[in-house]
Amino acid sequence: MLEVHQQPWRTAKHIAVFRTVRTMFQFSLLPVLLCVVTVSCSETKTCDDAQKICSVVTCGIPVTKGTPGRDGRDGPKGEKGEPGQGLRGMQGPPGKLGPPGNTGPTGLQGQKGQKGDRGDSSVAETTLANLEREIQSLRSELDLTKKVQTFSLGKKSGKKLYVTNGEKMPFSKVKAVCAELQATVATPKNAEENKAIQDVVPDVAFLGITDEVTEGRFMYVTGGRLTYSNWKKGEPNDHDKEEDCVILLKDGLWNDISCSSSFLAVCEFPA
Ligand code: FUC
Ligand code: CA
Ligand code: CA
Repeated sequence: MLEVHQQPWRTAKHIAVFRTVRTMFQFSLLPVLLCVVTVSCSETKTCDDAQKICSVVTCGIPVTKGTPGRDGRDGPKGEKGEPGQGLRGMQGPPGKLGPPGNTGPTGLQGQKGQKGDRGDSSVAETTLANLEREIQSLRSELDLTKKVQTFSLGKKSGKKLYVTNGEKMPFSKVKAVCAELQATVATPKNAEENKAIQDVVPDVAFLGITDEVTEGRFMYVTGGRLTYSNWKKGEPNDHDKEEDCVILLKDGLWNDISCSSSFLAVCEFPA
């Protein structure tokens, strides 16, 4: 026999009637009341089924059918059902790569390496000895070259060396040529030097003297005012107001001339 709570066809109305009967039982009203239990069996169930519900009620004198009671309240919500049995969708693609993890702790110290090859100091010593021999040879060769050059150019001990390449060029070019040789433009500081320059050049040559900075104030291109001069009579005259350079004439006298004119280049090497 089915229990009341197991009957799936039970309606709210049935539940209400059952509750009423139960209450009457609980308060011992049954002896004094001739209970009339009416059950509406409007559904497919028969009144016999309804009688089963009220099997604990003894009905006495039949009375007229009363009006149906009000619908009972909704019962409590049932438990969540089992997952459906429908087809599962296909598995989606893998998710994006997650961020890199934190740096791990420092690893253990590695094993000690094998002992290296034995150093060969004799190799370095041999190389050094060869280099020293080569330096000695170069030094000797340079000394000899200097002697030949001095002899060739007539260089006197303790005196400046003046050298010309025999080319004529503007003053700016003369300065560049001498600078390339780590030398300066020939600049006589006395009559002897003036004569020495005169002796190495076959023609008119530029001297390292100008009044380019301040007109009329001649200076050495290496810096400083003149301490010696050998101007020709009437010079310097800044002819046409464009003569700021100085040339050594064949007779050893000086004339101021345009720096853009071309004359022999003579370079001066220290004593
Ligand atoms: C004299 C010199 C000038 C130029 C001119 C032809 O006037 O002072 O420098 O050489 O001659
Ligand atoms: Ca001038
Ligand atoms: Ca002049």
